[in-house]
Amino acid sequence: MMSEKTFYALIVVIVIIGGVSVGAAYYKSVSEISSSPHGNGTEGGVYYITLLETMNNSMNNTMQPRFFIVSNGYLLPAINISLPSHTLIVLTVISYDTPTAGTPAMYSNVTGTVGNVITLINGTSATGMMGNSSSMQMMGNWGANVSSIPAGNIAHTITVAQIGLNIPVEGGFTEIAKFYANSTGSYIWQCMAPCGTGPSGWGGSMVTPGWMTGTFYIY
Ligand SMILES: [Cu+2]
Repeated sequence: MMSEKTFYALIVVIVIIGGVSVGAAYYKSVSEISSSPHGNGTEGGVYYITLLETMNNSMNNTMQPRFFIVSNGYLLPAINISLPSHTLIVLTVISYDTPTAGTPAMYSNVTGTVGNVITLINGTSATGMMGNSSSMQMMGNWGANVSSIPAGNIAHTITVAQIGLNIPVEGGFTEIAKFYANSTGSYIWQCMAPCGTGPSGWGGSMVTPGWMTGTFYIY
């Protein structure tokens, strides 16, 4: 016959094992969401990822801009952007926003991408059928490779100073940036357009991970 003491000890052990298992399962699901977004990934040796940016997201009774990772039908906070090293990364950035005043001119130039250009697609007049021709004029009218965005048109930037990457984001446009990230590790990404709160515009979203800053985790 099991003593009362042994019985309770057994119950405690079972509860602890159960708790750890539930905890591990929870940790796994959370870490999968934050570090390995579904819906993005490598196809044919190319890694595809899409970010979306919207202007009016509620933070402490203020409305502020925010970047999300588009993932399997969800918008996940862009806290931790995981990217493979030594792989061509095709980053699509969709911005529903307007220019941010006071963006320093030095962030106009595209750097760190293949050819130091991005493909810029006008969100309001984009069409594959323009002009008097019935043929598709994709690259002529639909999107163009540009090496800079005028500072006055920049809504935000995706800047990773440590790897020399600067992608100025034009409000209301879609952009496609291709680049390689060959040094593994964690690097801060930061918007350099002062789009946050406070007199300098450097509060709120600008200093909050998953809004206008976060981490590039290169593995
Ligand atoms: Cu910004």
